[in-house]
Amino acid sequence: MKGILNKDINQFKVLLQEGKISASVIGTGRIGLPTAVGFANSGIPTIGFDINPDVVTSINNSRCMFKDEPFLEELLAKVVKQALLRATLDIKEAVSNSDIVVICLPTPLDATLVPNYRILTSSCKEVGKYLQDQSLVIIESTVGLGIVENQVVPSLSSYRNLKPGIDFGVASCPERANPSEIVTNLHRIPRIVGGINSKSTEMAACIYEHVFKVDVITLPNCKTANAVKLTENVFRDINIAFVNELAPFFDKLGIDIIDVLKACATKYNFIPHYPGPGVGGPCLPVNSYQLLYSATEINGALRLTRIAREINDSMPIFTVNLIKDALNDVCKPVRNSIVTVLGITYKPNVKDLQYSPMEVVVKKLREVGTQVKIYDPFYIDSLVFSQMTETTINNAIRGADCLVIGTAHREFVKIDLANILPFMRKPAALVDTCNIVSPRFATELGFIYRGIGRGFNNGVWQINNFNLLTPD
Ligand code: SAJ
Repeated sequence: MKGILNKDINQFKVLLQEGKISASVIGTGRIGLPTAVGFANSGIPTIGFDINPDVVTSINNSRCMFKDEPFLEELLAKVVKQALLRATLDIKEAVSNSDIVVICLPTPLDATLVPNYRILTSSCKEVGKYLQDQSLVIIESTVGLGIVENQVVPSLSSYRNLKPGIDFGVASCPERANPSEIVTNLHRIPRIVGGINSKSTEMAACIYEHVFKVDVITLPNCKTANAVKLTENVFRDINIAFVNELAPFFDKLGIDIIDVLKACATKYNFIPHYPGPGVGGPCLPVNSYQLLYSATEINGALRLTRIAREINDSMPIFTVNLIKDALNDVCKPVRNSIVTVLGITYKPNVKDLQYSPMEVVVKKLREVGTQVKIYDPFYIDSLVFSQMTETTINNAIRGADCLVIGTAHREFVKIDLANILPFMRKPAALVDTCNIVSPRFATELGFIYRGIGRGFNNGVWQINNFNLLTPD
């Protein structure tokens, strides 16, 4: 009998071991591709579906789009060569041949910060057309609470009026990997699983134990599984907001927040978070708004989450004010000054600009007439934020009035300030938004220095209400 939902779990485990279970992954992006590779590498013949022809072609040619993900390209080449993984633009070909369908699609926000699940629900309507009887659908995309039950499952059922839990199973298994170390995370971090019924949960748990050899924590249902993912990320967003709020306060008091955090970290139950130019990326800001929106849907309000978002979203403007303050100190007007930004991605060593705080910083500087130059090792000579980035760090620094460290890429951690200063227009300013430079060393070299919370700036302390995600 086709399908897996009707199988006894022990029988299913044997079929998995024997490579007699097939899978498809819908969306082969930064999470979907490592997931598809992991499934294939465990012996499950897997088809990856994507709407982007370049993605499909690169996978079938064993070329990985994510050069910043260690081990991924080698593993991809291995499973493609073994004919265990192939990619297709045809969702029917992918789904109709699969016992397991894993959904790894983006769940962005729209321009008004409202979570947008249209990609997910429209794709699930398509998946529902071709679902094999008794197959299992696993949702790895991160969604608000109740979205799987109230939007995704109906989308899967709609076209053929399928009966969830009977004709097909559904489980949530939100991804928990850190970009730039996804392959190792997938094989190390326990997975969270919760299904629409106990069989879906049990089967999904069995799959992830088999594929990634990790512990699996089973939850009573989909919304609880998603609540785990949102809670762990919003926890991080709130804690970052806390240190972002402390930073200008400590600055005014001449206290270096890094000294404070290092000492705090000696306490067994203190988890250090660090101030920065804002909280970007496709996870934290989005997950907080997903949680906020889930609360408003039942007329609730999560005040702390909301205030944390406001603080974190105000940091790019705080950073622009720091830059203005530093230029002021070197008696240079922001208009026509040259500000060089080193690093623009949302976090170090990852080629990803989603919700990057530096996008707001660059745009706001240009709005006041500053000439901005950008250098980022992941975006050399590229059109980014409506301007061409520099080809070399020297070209970027030459003639600059102010140097901004926007992202702590490994290339910048040991930046040679003594060698940089002669290339800049004197007196030169340095704004380190990542707190990777010693304030004392920079000052002794002759820079006018600003950091975030380093106790070296008594000019700027206003947390404006500003949404990073809606820059204009
Ligand atoms: N950030 C700070 N201060 C901090 C930490 C981060 O300002 O102390 C900023 C970063 O610069 C970035 C943003 O927050 O702009 C997000 O940083 P992140 O390290 O949380 O990066 P993400 O968004 O890639 O987080 C992912 C998350 N993983 C998933 O959602 C599956 C998150 O839960 C993980 O904690 C993180 O990876 C990780 O470090 O593993």
